[in-house]
Amino acid sequence: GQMNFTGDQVLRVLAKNDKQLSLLRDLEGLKPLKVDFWRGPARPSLPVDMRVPYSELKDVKEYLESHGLAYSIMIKDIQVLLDQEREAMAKSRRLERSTSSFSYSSYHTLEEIYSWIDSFVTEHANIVSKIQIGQSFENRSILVLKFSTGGFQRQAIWIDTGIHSREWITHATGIWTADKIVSEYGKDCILTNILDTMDIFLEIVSNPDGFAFTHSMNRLWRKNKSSRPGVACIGVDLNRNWKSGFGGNGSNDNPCSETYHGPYPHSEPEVSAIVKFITDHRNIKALISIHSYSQMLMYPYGYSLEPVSSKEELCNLSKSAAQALYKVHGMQYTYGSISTTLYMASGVTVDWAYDSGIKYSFSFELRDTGQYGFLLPATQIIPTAQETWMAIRTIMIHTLNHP
Ligand code: VAL
Repeated sequence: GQMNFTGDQVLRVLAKNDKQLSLLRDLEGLKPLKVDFWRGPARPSLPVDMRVPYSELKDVKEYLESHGLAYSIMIKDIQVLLDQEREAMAKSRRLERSTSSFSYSSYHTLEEIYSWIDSFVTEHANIVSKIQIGQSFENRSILVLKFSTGGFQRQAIWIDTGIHSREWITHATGIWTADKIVSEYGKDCILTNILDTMDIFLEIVSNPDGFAFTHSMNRLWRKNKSSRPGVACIGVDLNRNWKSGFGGNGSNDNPCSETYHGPYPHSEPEVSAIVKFITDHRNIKALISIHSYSQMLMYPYGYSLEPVSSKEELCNLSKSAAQALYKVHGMQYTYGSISTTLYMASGVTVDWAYDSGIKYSFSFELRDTGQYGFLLPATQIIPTAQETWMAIRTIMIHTLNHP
């Protein structure tokens, strides 16, 4: 059954300087399987959030105190939030059964999402189709929705959600977005223009094995589920497995690490399926890779502090997108390159995309800023999706206007 997180806490530490930051990094080395960074050590001004199991709390708090690291408790008992989440899912499932309608304001299992995809494609066959681009390590289908009004190999926008399986708000946002695209076509003249010229590809469950595992066993699983002979730990971080900057700073060669980059670039079927699809397509103009949490909109590079050649344009576009997002519910997003806004991270999706010629490559970190972290209540799905849509739409219009 499900792993229990009773008494586990999420602690927030604000490091005052680089020395304190490296003390936090050391903690990962001291307790590799114990301390789970939800927001990793980055810069002194950015908070570090870490989940600490109940059994390690005393030790970790002592470590922090003895090094003069101030912390606060963001989540007092993770299991309480998990119980509430399960209860909300069960309740909405009952309602969905009795009304035979899909609830966009609830979280769903993989089976529910895949069966929703089938009925969605059937109901909107004029504009949406389903493409299987590969199979996961555990042989699940990797599915992409294609939104198209015709043409052949049109310029296209790629959007992926759920590369990290515990980031449930991203899958839920992807589902809502799919529905938004079909319902706005012919109504919203900007989206109509976009879809009259370009296609949109949307991969909602980019890490199906990890996602299934978050429902069956461990709600807080991040990586995929691949295993290799002679390697004790399971899973590769699918956002460290890409060729651009592979193995560099902000990735880990220890298979037990949450940021393990895998044995070689594109070793993971979930990554190589996307690489093959995008490479074969040859006309993808924008790529948007959606994560949570922290409320950020970022562009390359993650693997380097060097600015990208299109930095100015990407920065201005991020600013407009963040402003459009802000107007919806007043949520503030910071923006900039990954390495300067968040932290160095090598082998990430958007760096590969940019280095492969996709200029408009962006990565979102959706809500929130840490109150719930990965356990964002389902009541925030629709507002999150609504505001994210305005930012995505801004990026899509710009892409359309700059062929
Ligand atoms: N937060 C993401 C990660 O750690 C990115 C965007 C670097 O994989």
